[in-house]
Amino acid sequence: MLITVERILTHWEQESESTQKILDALTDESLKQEVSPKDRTLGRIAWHVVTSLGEMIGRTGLKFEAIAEEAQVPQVAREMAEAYRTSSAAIVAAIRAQWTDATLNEEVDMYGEMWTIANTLDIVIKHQTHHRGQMTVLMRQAGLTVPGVYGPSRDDWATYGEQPPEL
Ligand code: NI
Repeated sequence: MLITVERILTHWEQESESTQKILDALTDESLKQEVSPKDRTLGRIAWHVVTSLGEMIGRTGLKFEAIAEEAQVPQVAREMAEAYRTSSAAIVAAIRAQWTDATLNEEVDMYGEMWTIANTLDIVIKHQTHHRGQMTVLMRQAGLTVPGVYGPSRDDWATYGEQPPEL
């Protein structure tokens, strides 16, 4: 299938909306939630998702205002959610201004391998999806309301006025 900037942006917008829903549901208290002392806390993963936009998409040469990878992890959930919202909007605007469909076939050095820009965007989206999955489990452990992503969460069933499927 022909990959175009419009298709990439549609995909990005769908996926970033899902990520935004997750980040918007975090509370300051929940940021400390961990699955084990050896693993990243919910806040640390959330901030990694935010900073990975600049770290990964920045490698394509796209110029946009991003949060530095080494930026300190905020203690306030809203700051993370707003940083993601701003970065994602900056990415969409920068792609519209700086890329054409031909740009998507250009290859860039990603961690020592040459990837097309289209593939890089796809990997960024998969990376985000991977961490969203981790976050929803930590959110459940922290007692938060979990938004549905590709399908309804347990909490969504209640808002439909229905029982969730049997365990
Ligand atoms: Ni990661």
